[in-house]
Amino acid sequence: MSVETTATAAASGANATERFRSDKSAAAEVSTERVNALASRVVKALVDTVMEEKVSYDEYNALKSWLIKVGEDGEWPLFLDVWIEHAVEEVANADREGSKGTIEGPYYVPGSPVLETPATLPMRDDEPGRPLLFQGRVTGVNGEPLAGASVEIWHADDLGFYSQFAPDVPEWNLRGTVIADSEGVYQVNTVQPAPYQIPTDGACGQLIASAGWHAWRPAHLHLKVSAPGYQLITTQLYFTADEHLSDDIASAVKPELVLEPKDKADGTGREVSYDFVLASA
Ligand code: MBD
Ligand code: FE
Repeated sequence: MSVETTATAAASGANATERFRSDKSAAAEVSTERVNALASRVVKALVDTVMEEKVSYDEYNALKSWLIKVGEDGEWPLFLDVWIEHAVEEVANADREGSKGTIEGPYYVPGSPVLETPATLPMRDDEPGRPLLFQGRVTGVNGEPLAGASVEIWHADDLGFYSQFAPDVPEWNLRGTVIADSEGVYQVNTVQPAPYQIPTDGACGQLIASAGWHAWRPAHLHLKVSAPGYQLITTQLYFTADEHLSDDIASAVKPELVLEPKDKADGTGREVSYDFVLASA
């Protein structure tokens, strides 16, 4: 196991927890009525499980140890985004027109370097992985081009590591905010991301191993696409023939989000087009 691999669970969990605290936790205001309704239901679901499954003290104590460990490992963001966020996203975007969204996950960092199209994401001189040209157009639902639309991209490297969450990866590696041209066209050069295994050495990994599940997500690009006057889309794009398209641990694959890259004519890697359609705000 490489140093990078062994360092992942604790370091990425702590970083994801800090990220969430600084970006999102202040915005969370929920009314007494909703807390009452939701917390009552969640507690009842747990109590029903205990009664129906006749949960033992050993099992109850295993749960208690595990919950303590989730916090110690900083893995609440990972746990919630892997097993719960897909449902929240489905509810939030059920009636939205335009391109499909999916979950954000725990590894988004706002403020990535702004790049004019045609762009190349920040990467190391010897960045491993097959080159990928990712391009397309951003329009509204009536086909109007969205000049200057923002296409924010972040993804794991060829080893499955995200910058700012794994050690020894440059700060903004494989993260960028690409500004589309006057026709809404964007072009970005990057490398093919690898399938991603969520950290196996933390609390989430322990749950996965104990339950006999697997820890894989299909390879994916994360995106946030936006333009003034339109609704921002948070989404991911996947790659055809990935063995984990049908069993993503995070349940975040949708058929509309699978890319089929082709070899470039000049032999320098692969290319693929994807057009984003944004709903009006
Ligand atoms: C990821 O890269 C990811 O996208 C999600 C949803 C969860 C864990 C790691
Ligand atoms: Fe991801």
